[in-house]
Amino acid sequence: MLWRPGKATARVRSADRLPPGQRLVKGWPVLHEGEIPTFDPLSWRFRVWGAVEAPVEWTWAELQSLPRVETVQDFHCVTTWSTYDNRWGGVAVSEVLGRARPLPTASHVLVHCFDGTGYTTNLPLSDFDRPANLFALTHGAAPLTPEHGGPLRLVVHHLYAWKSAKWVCGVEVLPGDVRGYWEERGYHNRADPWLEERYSYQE
Ligand SMILES: Nc1nc2c(c(=O)[nH]1)N[C@H]1C(S)=C(S)[C@@H](COP(=O)(O)O)O[C@H]1N2
Ligand SMILES: [Mo]
Repeated sequence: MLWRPGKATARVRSADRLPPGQRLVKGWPVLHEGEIPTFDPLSWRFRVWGAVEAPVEWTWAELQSLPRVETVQDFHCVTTWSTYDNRWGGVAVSEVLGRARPLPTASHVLVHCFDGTGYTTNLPLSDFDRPANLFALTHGAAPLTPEHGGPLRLVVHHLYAWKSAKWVCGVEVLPGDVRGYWEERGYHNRADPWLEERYSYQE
């Protein structure tokens, strides 16, 4: 599967492409809480648990052997910088959910990371299970670097970038909504950049 919204959006005027209050930056800023964690390929596991029929626990080798997709997408951080045409490669969220099979009672996910802050972010399944979303292993042609969330990060380009969790190690599937790290600290629960859903007081 090859999904390339970048090709279609490249022709639209920049004003239609840049969400309100954002500015296009050169290069790719690095932004996160805490320290860049050390990845250990032997002990690392990717888990999907909670309201699923078939809980998942994959080793690094197993995760890497899953079918890959490639996408080109823009990226919008709530601190107002945006980047265009990020070429991501990795495992589609739909591929992972297809194996774990959320129960009919499942409505939301909480994405977990292996960094020291215990960073999490929450999404309704309707925002998480979209064809464009992936667990990225590569950016450009190269493996995702540690400062950008390597070896594995979530990419949810239609929401502010704090939903695109770096150093991902698991997905908790839930029968209700549980706010994540920034969502508990004053940031918007949904985070749609086109609606400027930046802060929780707007909810
Ligand atoms: N684990 C983790 N993921 C995270 C963050 C974080 O602090 N910890 N910051 C988020 C925010 S606010 C942004 S803008 C993007 C930045 O990704 P980048 O550093 O690759 O540009 O990562 C998101 N994912
Ligand atoms: Mo951000």
